[in-house]
Amino acid sequence: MSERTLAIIKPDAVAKHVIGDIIQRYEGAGLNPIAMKMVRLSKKSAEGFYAVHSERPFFNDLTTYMASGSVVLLVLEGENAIAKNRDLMGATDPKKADTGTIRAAHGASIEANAVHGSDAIETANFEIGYFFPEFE
Ligand code: IDP
Ligand code: MG
Repeated sequence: MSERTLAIIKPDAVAKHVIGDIIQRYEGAGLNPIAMKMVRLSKKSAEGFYAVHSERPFFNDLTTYMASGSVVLLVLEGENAIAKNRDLMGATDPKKADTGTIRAAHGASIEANAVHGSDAIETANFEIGYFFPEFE
């Protein structure tokens, strides 16, 4: 089934100049960018995006990090886009991510792990609408 998912190229990956490599991986896997923008998130915007994690001990560090530099926001479309992107990303902790995944290649730490990807249809809908309200 064709789906849409929200991807973020996080500040660590932007700073490492691997935006192009990551987009090439999306396109190579059949995850077609249908919307894209580069922005610097405010702390408030990062907090709203990660609201589901607001009770986690790492929430303040995570949202500070997400607002620490530019990010690239993308809507990706393709067959099974949500699961396919999660496979392409690899595990949250880059040390545990399978070889060949984006996080294994580019993630620096469990926090600065190169990319975000929606984890379910409901979260994809929320996340796409959060950054691309014209897609709702
Ligand atoms: P995911 O990005 O693989 O879906 P989540 O559990 O949804 O992982 O966590 C969201 C983000 O919060 C992660 O991508 C990572 O940047 C950060 N994070 C997750 N767990 C930790 C942790 O234990 N310490 C610090 N940051 C974390
Ligand atoms: Mg998640």
